[in-house]
Amino acid sequence: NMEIVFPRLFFAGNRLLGERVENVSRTLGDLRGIFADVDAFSRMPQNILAYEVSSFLPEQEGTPGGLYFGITYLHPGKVGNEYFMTKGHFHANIDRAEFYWGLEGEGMLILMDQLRRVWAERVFPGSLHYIPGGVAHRMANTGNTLFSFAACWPSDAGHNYREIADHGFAARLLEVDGKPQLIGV
Ligand code: S6P
Ligand code: ZN
Repeated sequence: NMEIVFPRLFFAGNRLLGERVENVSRTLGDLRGIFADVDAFSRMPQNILAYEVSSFLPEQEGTPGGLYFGITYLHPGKVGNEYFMTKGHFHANIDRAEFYWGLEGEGMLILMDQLRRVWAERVFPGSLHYIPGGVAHRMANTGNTLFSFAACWPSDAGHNYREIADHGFAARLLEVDGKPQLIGV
């Protein structure tokens, strides 16, 4: 008789539950330096929650051929006229790709290749986004409600936050006349 087992992983409310699950939260204070309006940033409470990531990491970091899965919950808000957004990163193994897909709320996926060319895709429940290797990625919440999305990426991708921390993206997603606009810097 072959074994039938309970799944290793499941959703409990807004969190993944199971072994090898990692939950990370980022406050506004953790995002110092990524927003254009430094004065507006300094006037805001630094301890408010900007986003949380619940990830299932079934393989050891760096394992070739494995996959990771994560859900990010990005809260609504703006620093000046710039939407709350994730730090953003290239993968440490720069050629590693990733899928993102929208779950709830509305947002924008901001992408930048190694020539610093920037473009963006609208994200909504059911939208699917393929991020090729060599492309930095960041999400922004453009709505007034919680924005959540899922991601699947290789377990040997790693994260290079340095490049974006030092040089940022070549464009910013700002609210202009009530609508998101990608503005070159
Ligand atoms: C990992 C994947 C996501 C992000 C998450 C938070 O490769 O792209 O799980 O880690 O959305 O963004 P960031 O830029 O702070 O890692
Ligand atoms: Zn990534």
